Amino acid sequence: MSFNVNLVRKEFPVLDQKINKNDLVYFDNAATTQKPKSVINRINDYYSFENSNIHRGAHYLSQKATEAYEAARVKTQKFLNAKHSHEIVFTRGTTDAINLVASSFSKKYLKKNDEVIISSMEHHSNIVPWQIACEDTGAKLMVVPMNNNGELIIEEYQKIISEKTKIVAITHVSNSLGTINPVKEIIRIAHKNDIPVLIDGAQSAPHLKIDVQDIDCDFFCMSAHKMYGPMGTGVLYGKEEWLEKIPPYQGGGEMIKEVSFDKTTYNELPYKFEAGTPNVAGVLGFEAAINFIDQTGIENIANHENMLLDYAIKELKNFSNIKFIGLAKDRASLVSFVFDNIHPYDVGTILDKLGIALRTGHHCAQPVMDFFNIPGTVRASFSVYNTIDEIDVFINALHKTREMLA
Ligand code: 7TS
Repeated sequence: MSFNVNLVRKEFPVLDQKINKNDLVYFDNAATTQKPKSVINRINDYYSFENSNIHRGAHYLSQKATEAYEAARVKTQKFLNAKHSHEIVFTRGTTDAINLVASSFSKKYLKKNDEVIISSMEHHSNIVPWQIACEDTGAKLMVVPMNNNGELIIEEYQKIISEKTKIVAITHVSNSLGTINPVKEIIRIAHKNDIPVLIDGAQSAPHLKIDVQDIDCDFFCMSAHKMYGPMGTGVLYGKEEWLEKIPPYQGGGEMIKEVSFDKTTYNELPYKFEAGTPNVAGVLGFEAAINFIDQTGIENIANHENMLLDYAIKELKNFSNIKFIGLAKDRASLVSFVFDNIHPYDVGTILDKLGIALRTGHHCAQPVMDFFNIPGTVRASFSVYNTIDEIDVFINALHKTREMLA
């Protein structure tokens, strides 16, 4: 498949605009990616021609919407290489998916003095739900440390895992450091001890080929909006065995088989976890986003982003007063850094005036900032539609910023 970034850019209408009289340079892709026309059109078409509630109406539009929604589930199953389509639960996003597992799993499997293992580089979404579960049950949160390059110390898993450990939750790619964690190895260690593993795939699914059967995770969470899809839609993949075992998360319509005031029985998978009217338009938009990724080729996306990342790092190294935060050997498409003498917020403000959108701050990973003893970083995160020219604009803007503020 040939790859032409100029053709790709034409698919993203939002990129073609000026911000503060400068061409927009959008480097905030780890927060959310832009959407191609095919995704925007799919959502528009659904509401223009197909809108109807699913799984309940006997009429034509309802059946059509139900078929489209279930076809999107099968598409997502293939995208993740899940064994069954009923292992795909649609959620509001990664945060929602992790909360679902933390809440449902802990109700049945966590008790006082049990332990949950997370890592030192988690997004708050993969910390706080587990803290809540621990507070509710009296279990303890254990944290696997990292080294100064922002790489997890894998041997620590061997030391921390014990008969008290009930679940391991780990991010596949760190949103603040860019580190790609060796999840297959971590899962192997956990499974040797019969412990299930949840992978936070919010930052990996947009950049890496994901095969849930190959990595053998028990749960995998992702957000459509970080993968060219709409906001408010995400996925929880769970192995059938685990989704069967854990109790429902929310109660309501759709997740039930029979309801009486004495007793309610629950629906089969995946509906047991999809209470209420789902975000049908979001799911169909997500299906269009998967089609976009498939048509572009995840390898082409990864190669292009890696090329941009290597170029950005090479150029940033020319600044004498930059410190990189996150120097892992295995990295995905973002670079985080601080200037010795300039606050990240000030950098972000000036770059914004120059039309460059990126994120400064703690990136919802405050423990990572505490580890490096910094208030936050400047983070440039790249996507399939970014270009070398945009990185040159960014580097020139950083020179200007330094002249103005240093
Ligand atoms: N996990 C990771 C690793 C993330 O990067 C994020 C969002 C989430 C979970 C939560 O995803 P959500 O879609 O449910 O919000 N990360 C970021 C970010 O880096 N900048 O803005 C959001």
